[in-house]
Amino acid sequence: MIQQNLHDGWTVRAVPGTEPVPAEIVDRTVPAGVPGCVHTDLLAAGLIDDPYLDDNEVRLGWIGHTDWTYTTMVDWRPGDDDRVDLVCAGLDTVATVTVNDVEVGRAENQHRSYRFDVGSVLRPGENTVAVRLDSAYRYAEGHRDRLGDLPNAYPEPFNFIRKTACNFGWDWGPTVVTAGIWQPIGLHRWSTARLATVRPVVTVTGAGAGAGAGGARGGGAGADVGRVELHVAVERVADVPLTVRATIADVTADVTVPAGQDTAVVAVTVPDVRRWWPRGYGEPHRYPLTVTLHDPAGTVLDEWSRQVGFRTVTLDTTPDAHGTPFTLVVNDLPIFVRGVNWIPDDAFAGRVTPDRLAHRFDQAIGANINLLRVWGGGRYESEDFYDLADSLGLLVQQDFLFACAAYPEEEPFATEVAAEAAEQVTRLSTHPSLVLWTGNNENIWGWHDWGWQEQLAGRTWGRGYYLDLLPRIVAELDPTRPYWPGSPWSGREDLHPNDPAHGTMHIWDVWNTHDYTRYREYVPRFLAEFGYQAPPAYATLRRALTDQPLAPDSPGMAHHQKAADGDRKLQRGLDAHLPAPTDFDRWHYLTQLNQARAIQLGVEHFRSHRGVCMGTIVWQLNDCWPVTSWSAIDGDGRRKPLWYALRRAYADRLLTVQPRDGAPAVVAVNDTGRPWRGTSTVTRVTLDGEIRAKTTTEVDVPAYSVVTVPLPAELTRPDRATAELLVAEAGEGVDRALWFFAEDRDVTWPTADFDSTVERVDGGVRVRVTARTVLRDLTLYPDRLHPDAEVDDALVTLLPGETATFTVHAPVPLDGAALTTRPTLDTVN
Ligand code: BMA
Repeated sequence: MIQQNLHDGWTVRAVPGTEPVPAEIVDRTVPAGVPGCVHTDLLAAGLIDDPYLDDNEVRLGWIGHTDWTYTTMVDWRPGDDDRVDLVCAGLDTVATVTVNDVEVGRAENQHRSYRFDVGSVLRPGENTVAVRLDSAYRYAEGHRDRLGDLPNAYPEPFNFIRKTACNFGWDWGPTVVTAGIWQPIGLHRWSTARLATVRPVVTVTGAGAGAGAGGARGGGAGADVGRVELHVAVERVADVPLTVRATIADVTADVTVPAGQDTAVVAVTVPDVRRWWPRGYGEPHRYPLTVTLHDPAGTVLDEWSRQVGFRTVTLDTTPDAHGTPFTLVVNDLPIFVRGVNWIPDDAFAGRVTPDRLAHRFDQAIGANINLLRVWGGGRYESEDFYDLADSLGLLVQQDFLFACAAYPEEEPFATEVAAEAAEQVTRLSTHPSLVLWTGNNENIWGWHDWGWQEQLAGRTWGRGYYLDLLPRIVAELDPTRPYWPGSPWSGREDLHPNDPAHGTMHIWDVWNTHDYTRYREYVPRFLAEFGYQAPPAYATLRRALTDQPLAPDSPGMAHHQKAADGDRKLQRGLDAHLPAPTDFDRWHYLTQLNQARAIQLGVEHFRSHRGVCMGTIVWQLNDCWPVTSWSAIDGDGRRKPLWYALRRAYADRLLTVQPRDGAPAVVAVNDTGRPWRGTSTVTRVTLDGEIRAKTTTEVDVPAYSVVTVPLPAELTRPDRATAELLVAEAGEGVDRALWFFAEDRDVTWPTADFDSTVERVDGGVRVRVTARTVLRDLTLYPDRLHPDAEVDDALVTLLPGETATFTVHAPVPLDGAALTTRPTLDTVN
């Protein structure tokens, strides 16, 4: 068996006469990156402007309307192989594949792989391999015209083609309709037989909960027994008996695939396995699993290997006094999900390198996140993605790729969706990090509430996928993993899909129409989306936009704000809470601050109801280009203040002040396996730092639970609401919690006054700020001085006399004076 990548020597050309192609590109043959796409090829050749800068995007729409042909030459030496296949791991999207001008196959689904037998068309010596990619628009619009338009949140035909939906533009994404060979392509020579699919069903029985929680697993008693049941399908050209051999943890099992058959099941039992645990619950142990296929002489014909993990996962949805819970249970332990939604990290998939993913996952972990939801408008991510999640103990929820639209169930879509789902379920089922499949994003909600039913007039819209086809495929191919028909979904068709009392919910009235304090009116069982916008980092804006000066509504800023009425919603949020911005830098600081405040308030409120609510998935972790959006990490990978707020709000041990029965109370949330015992001190203090009242209580929070401590009246009733706050502390290792009795805009703040020192340290500087007055949400923006400079903390509130220390990493020495003045250093006051 020989695999030969064909990643060299490719060129791409616009197919003559398909669309108005700019004159300089019409007859041009351009070097092409494979895997890659035409946008990045044209960019690398200097033929287009960067679509991510200014409003270049609007002048590049023709690319998605054009047909393209990718071509390369392959030097071919015949051997004695029975078969030679051209294997395409992913084509984007409507492809006709030829070898020496002979058509060998077609494709129309970005989310599938293809294998074409090319043995009879290859010639000794040079061969031409070409992939023609028809305009995704033409294909999608053709089906739309044939079937009639269907409801859709955006005016683009993405629901009529199996291709990454957000490629057609989203409320945070550019419209860059790509074409390309987006996954590896190569020749596969083989004889006798090959492994067509290998699908391990991994189970574990034994001690379960508690055995590994907290990372402290005692040996001996209650050993866990792992079992891997391998479902193998072979493709064969010779009718001989074959042997499949599976090996894991020094245990080997064989099975014979008799002549004439092409499937077999072989099971391996592994005694005394160490379980795979999610972050915070134990180590994510994995075991290399190898499957080999042998001919009657014992020769290895094919080999497949993965790292699997032994863990159980169930969804607890047993109705209770509050409705229908939605609790993820891993190894018998209910998990509070501290999640974020994941969108494609770049509109051009080829740029999302393993290093970039590793960095992004580090950032996620740094913010105390334990789950990524791969959202349905994006893509099934790469093996690198799920492998990293496996190795880090990050949980993954995977949506099937349907978002914010009605999807036709007519052909060719029904067949494509079934094939795509079967392939992706088989591929991803090997990953222990994957704990949940979801049918779609917001489509069942859309059908209920967004006026779809009238427009559909009885036509299909995807219900058959979400409630019939996909659950059948998951049950058949991935029987150990839960499936939930939609995000949101309440568990039954007679319930509203976004009912807070049942299943999962999205909260979007906050942001769209209501103030963020409204989060406190909801106690959802599981919150799968909620978000609040802010602009990206200053350095990101300056790289992407030439606006002079930058203003909230300057042309580039306006172009890089895709949300309906986004700027007005940002302003509405500012007006409700913060003093009016006086210039762009203030606007930038205050909108970023408001985003962080909104989400922190939401997360802390929802976590304070741990038990009823068992998870929050913030919309959204990342961006795919420089844009004002709901993300915590911007399109250039820079952390917004929200990231620091998330790190606090998602901490294992959270101390927070929450309104209870009209008065503030202290809530301690313990998301660790150890009890949290300590002393908590709450003071009512003036902005000048004068203590007005103080109380000390012992807190004793059992593992994985929450305790509310009511406060005496002298703490909860300020003498002057606009000049006082509560400070709650619980000792080392727990961030203190603050409670202001008034909105910042109503407070008469003293003008910020402080002493500062700036000291060179290895790789950067240390900035110490000692407050002379209260400093509200002190934030340092070193990226304003150097684009690669990063700071370790943000949004720090100091009372007079207190000191904050910021460590700034920077590749060059930074100007100390600039570091300690506006706009690089800013506070509300
Ligand atoms: C939800 C998501 C996305 C969208 C976000 C912000 O609808 O599922 O489709 O980007 O809200 O509007």
